[in-house]
Amino acid sequence: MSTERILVIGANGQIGKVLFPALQELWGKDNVTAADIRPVFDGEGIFEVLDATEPKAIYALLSRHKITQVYHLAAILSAKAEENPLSSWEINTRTLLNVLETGRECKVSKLFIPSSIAVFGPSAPRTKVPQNTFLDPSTAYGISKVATETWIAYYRRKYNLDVRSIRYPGVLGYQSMPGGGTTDYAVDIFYKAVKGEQYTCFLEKDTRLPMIYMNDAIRATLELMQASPENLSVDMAYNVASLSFTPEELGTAIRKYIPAFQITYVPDYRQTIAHSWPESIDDSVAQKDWGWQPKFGLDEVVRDMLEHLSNHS
Ligand code: AKB
Repeated sequence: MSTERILVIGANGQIGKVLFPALQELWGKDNVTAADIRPVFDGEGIFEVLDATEPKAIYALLSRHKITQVYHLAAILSAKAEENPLSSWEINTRTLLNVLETGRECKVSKLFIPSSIAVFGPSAPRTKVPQNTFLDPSTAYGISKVATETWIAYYRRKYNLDVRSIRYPGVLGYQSMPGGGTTDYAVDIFYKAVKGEQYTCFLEKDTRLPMIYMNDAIRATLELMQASPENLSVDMAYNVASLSFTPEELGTAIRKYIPAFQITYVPDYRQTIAHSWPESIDDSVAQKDWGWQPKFGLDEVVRDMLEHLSNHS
């Protein structure tokens, strides 16, 4: 039996809500603590209110629960960050440094801190963007994620702290709602489709973005965290590829099951964010280092989303 004790910071968020029960399954309910700044928790298990901008509060939690692994998922995402770039930078980087530093002080054995495809900007190739390329994001969120990756590499090299990271594409799933991201349309669209309503998309119909199904995103996270450290050649964050589609292609895939479904396109400021990101990702390094392979293709995603949301709508 393992003695790992896990803390999930941002457990009320889109990924946290799904990762938390997956970690409970892996390590046992008593060994996984959920934490979030929002005091209401609808999961089952140990929950603590945590403001991760307060290092002492993180330190207290790590000590009280004898935490050995931290998943730090709290962040202001791309669209929300553009509304207030400086405060999003402040929150994203302050919580990052607090988690790295308290993790080091409390000698946690492993940390997971996600990055995003938002690290790429105009100088990176638009398709099949490789693991190592220019990182010149044009969004506040992207800038904070390049800083995140750089600090992760710094703590790995200077303090030998085992911090791991993935550049998540847009994540879509039925289990939780996203908030404040540019890729959120890919979840919102299903809620309209199952209600028999039309969807007004805030991106142009031909905006191709890298995406991943929640089930694959969770599996990628757990697989990376369980990989042997000797196999990990990347000190920053791993490129992970899965799907790549446009709003129009997603609409067509939904129409296979709901033929009357209609989308109209009214692009807003999020179009500029999406346009600064690549269309697809080369994840050959993740494949080689820890055997990453996605399982869900577009049709399987659409079927699974509609099946779950129709049953609950
Ligand atoms: C966002 O749209 O901000 C996120 C991301 C791609 O990091 N989903």
